[in-house]
Amino acid sequence: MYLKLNHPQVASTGKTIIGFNWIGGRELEGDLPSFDSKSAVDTRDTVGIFPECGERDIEKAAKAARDAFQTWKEVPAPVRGEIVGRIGSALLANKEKLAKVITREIGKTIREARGEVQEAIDTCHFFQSEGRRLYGQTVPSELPNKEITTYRRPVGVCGILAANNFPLAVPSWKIIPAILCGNTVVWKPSDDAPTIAYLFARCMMDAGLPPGVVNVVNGKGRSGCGKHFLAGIDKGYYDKFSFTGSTTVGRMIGEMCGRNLIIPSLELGGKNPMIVMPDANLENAVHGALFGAFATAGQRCTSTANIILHKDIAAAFKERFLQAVHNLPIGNPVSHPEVLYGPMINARFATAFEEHWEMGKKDGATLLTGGERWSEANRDARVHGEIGRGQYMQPCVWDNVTKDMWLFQTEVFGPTVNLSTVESFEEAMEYANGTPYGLSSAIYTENRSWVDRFKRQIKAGMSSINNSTVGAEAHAPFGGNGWSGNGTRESGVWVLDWYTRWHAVNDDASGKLQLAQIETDYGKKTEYSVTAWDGL
Ligand code: UN1
Repeated sequence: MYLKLNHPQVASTGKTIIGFNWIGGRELEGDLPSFDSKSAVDTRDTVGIFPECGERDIEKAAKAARDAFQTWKEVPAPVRGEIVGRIGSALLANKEKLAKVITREIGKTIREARGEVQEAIDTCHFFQSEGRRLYGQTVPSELPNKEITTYRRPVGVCGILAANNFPLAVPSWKIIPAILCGNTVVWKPSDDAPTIAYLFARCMMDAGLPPGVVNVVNGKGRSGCGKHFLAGIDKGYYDKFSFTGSTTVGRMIGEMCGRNLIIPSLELGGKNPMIVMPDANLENAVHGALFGAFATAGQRCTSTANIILHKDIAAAFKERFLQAVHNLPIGNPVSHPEVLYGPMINARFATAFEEHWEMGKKDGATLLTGGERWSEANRDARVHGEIGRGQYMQPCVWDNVTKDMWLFQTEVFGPTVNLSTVESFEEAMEYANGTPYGLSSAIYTENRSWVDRFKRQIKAGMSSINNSTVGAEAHAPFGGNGWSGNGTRESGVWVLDWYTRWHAVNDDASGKLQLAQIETDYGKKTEYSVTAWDGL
């Protein structure tokens, strides 16, 4: 790892890290010229410089992972757990430094960046002890002198690809359980956040992870390294693939994995509803809506998208919510840690966000606030610090949004939220279940009956009662239904099912061939006198 002086104007934010691929335990250059990871906050700040991988680099990494699998799978699970625990300790020891790099690289606030590092630490420490469990079962046999036992076996080499919005926490949800279970990994980090990925790899080196267990290949997305990385599915490089990102790319990966008989883990988009009922604590609901919709500049798959208001409190909620939006501190998260959100992660996201303004207008929805980029010309008292060198967007609130509108149905990454007014609980549920997605959801109410019906009727994989759609804890099952995924889950014990395969062992001590079903002796039926049922 090398450090280089940064641009003088941003030198105080930190140095430029010259990073490498990590293949077979060695830090290597790629086949192609390197690329810069520029800060989302200020484009003068080069956070890292990384090699771009070509086809041969991916092949090398896949081979290193395949070779390492032979020995890593034989390491006892509690010992693998110990190493995973040491990765968590390395993250913990460097939490503040890692958080700062996340803020520089992708522009989330330092408070959220610390939370993200903590999520990775929690993941490591959870799976450290899982190495001492990784239980199988003993199953009674139908034949005498015979027993059946089951074991979780590792799957093999795992290809891992995740988005840029949680560049440390989400890869940790995949990599940590994968290696704990005895698999090896080829990981292609987002090209928007290679530096935090590299520092995560450095934590694995500090923890003494053996060579080739995790391999990191850097480069651009579909136009570069990403294309070769995905082509590896058809080349048989991976036995398992895990992806977090858009529904469109998820479908494509699902098709590729399907024809190769690989079960992919797919965590895809969301269009997360939040219902506010008449008896809700409105202050709590407004706080939940603000953080859910605008934190991370609305770039979470769990971000609140459709706020569904019961008609009795619609006006009161709107008034409070808009007032809060008009007081929201926004701006440069490096110089002003108190802002709720900073810039968008990259120019592509910003352009897609701008396009959504047009779609909303075509829908005929009412734009209550927002609809422009922040600039020196239109900035107001809410905006803090230098915003000229990043993609900073006004918070956007749409009203009178109905279920049939593009705005209601389509995932939009960015600081925007829709308000819909409904007549009843039943209509609120129709709205909440009215998109093809089913990731997260929330309801604000004190009524136990509505809570009970919401829990049973909502089609999302995750729900909050009187809390926002974001903020899932690191050891609860994470994932969605419908267009939000393929039913796999990450985190906690549930993820183990996707990184292991069950192995059933029949152990016969009878000394002869016993045939199940055919020779099973269910015992002679004991005969008694006939019960006089007919006479009763
Ligand atoms: C994501 O946006 O892909 O529940 C992950 C949350 C975070 C994770 C979000 N703990 O909002």
